[in-house]
Amino acid sequence: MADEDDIILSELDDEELVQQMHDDLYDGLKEEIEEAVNILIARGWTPYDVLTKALVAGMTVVGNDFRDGILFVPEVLLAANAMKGGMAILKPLLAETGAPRMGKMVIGTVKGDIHDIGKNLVAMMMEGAGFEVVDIGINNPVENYLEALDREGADILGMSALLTTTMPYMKVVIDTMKEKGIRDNYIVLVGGAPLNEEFGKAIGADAYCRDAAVTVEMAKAMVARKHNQMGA
Ligand code: B12
Repeated sequence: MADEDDIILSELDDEELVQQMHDDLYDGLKEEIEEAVNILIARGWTPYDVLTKALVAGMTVVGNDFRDGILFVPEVLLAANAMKGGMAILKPLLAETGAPRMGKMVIGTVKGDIHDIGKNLVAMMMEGAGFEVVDIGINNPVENYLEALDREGADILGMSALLTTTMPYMKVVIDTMKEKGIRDNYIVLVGGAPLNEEFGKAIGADAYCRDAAVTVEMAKAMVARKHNQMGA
């Protein structure tokens, strides 16, 4: 559309720009998303607001239309790619807070599951809050988690699953940790759209976290509690 080609992002006001970003994310326009992220940052927006109000909110629209059969995998992949472009700009800014080291987290998506946007967001927010994060990627069998926890001397294990078919695998990982007698050495946090608190409890996780912000708060509280217990 000729009209859309003429849009100059920097001339839009904040509200119009955010709306345009939702459209551009929907259309998988990575360069436009990157440009718009830079504009909002230059206008004094916090990286967190850009992330939640522009990118995550836009991705929610994509998610709804994917669910309703309006969008299909290729389009969603393009949208995800555009989102990742924006996130890459925000990552160093979120990590820049210079907060003291809070603890170390190993995070990964479970076996059979390749969704990684939510996991990446959690990793970024945790880094921004002063945690050291080791991201072991997607499609992880139990061995990968155990090896990384041991190698990294981590405090926290984070597992992500976006499919109802892959979420039960989290229990496999936790049960294996129990068998090996190492379950209680770690704080286990789980997340992903199809999960809920009840599921988290049922599989023996320490907590289910609805989103990245909740994860940060939960991790902080649990690490503080662990330190207190050790000090007692
Ligand atoms: C993007 C996407 C894709 C992309 C993934 C790209 C990528 N690099 O990640 C692609 C196109 C590849 C894809 C593929 C598939 N997908 Co898909 N996908 C989505 C979609 C639209 C958005 C997910 C997303 O990124 N959301 C945005 C992020 C920010 O949210 P989030 O992931 O929930 O993460 C937040 C929280 O959950 C939490 N969190 C997440 N992880 C963690 C981890 C920890 C430790 C903690 C504490 C918290 C936490 O914090 C995050 C940030 O706030 C969802 C729809 C939806 N509503 O979720 C479907 C969805 C998850 N996909 C679905 C399906 C069916 C598939 C496919 C099977 C489709 C197919 N027929 O091939 C394949 C599966 C491939 C596989 N084996 O994994 C279904 C799942 C249905 C179900 N009940 O199981 C959904 C729900 C869509 C639907 N309604 O049909 N998908």
